[in-house]
Amino acid sequence: MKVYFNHDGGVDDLTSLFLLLQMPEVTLLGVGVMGADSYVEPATSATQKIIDRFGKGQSIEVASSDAGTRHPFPTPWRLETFSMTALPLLNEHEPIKTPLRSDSAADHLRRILGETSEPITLLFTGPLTDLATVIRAQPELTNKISRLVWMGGTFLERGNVEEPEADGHAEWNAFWDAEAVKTVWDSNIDIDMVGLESTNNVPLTSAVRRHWAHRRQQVGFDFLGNSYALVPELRHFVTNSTYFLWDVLATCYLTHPEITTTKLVHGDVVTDGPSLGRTILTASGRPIRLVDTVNNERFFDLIDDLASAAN
Ligand code: AGV
Ligand code: CA
Repeated sequence: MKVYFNHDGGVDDLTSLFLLLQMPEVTLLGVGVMGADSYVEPATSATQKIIDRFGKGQSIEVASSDAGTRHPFPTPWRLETFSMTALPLLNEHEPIKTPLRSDSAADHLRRILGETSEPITLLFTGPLTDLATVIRAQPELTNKISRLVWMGGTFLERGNVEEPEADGHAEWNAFWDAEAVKTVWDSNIDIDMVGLESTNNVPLTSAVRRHWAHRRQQVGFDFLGNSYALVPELRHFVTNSTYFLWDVLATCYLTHPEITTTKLVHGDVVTDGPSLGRTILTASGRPIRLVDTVNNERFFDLIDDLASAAN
């Protein structure tokens, strides 16, 4: 499966990249990095270092996004990416070998789509801004996309944006750039959506942390354990800051949809007012394959298999 990955530099975006590099089914064609749930420079260098360290010698180009927003992620979350790029495990071998392109992530994606003869699978684990930019500039390129797997949105009552001017229905990736969601959903791309419906089933528990700790002699588990040590443990009740394996689930769904159940829905997105970024079900909306449930045990077993493959 030929895959292009666009992420926004959070801890689970970067661990998703690590797992993607261990998947035998996946050929990674390029990575775009947004400074959304991160800052773009450390998120980009962490991306290059993960490819260097865990990419098994493959040469994969990385490009930084120039996208911005009026609705930034909370600063404490964004700072975690500085710690990711500083992990000793990622800084043992210098200098960085993975090439950084001088064009933007959107232009890089345009070039990849323009040149491919075989349609590509897109994995987006942050806002859809760069894809929307490509569609606005060259709508015919959507024919080169076999499908989009997106971590974002939710049709549940409760989203995860707790901000003064938001009513709490939206999910962060959709809230960050609701217009981009609109542009992408108005296109003819096949969309698989991994929203909070399924990701609520994969919280980062202390049992998961302990399991990774026990296997830390293996480098893949050491990397997972250290990465997730950067996000606070909030286990007594779910808050705005409770961590789930959102992006990792979207990544595992790419190659292992059988650990999930899906359903076909029709959806739209709200692009202004207090519900900005809220995704809604409506009969007149565009078709979406929504990941509905996930088998928690099989999900964590799959992560174990992938982490074991790293060396
Ligand atoms: O809304 C989920 C998205 C995912 O792409 N991100 C985190 C994942 O990368 C935003 C987010 C929601 N809650 C968070 C987030 C938290 N507590 N810490 C960091 N990011
Ligand atoms: Ca993300």
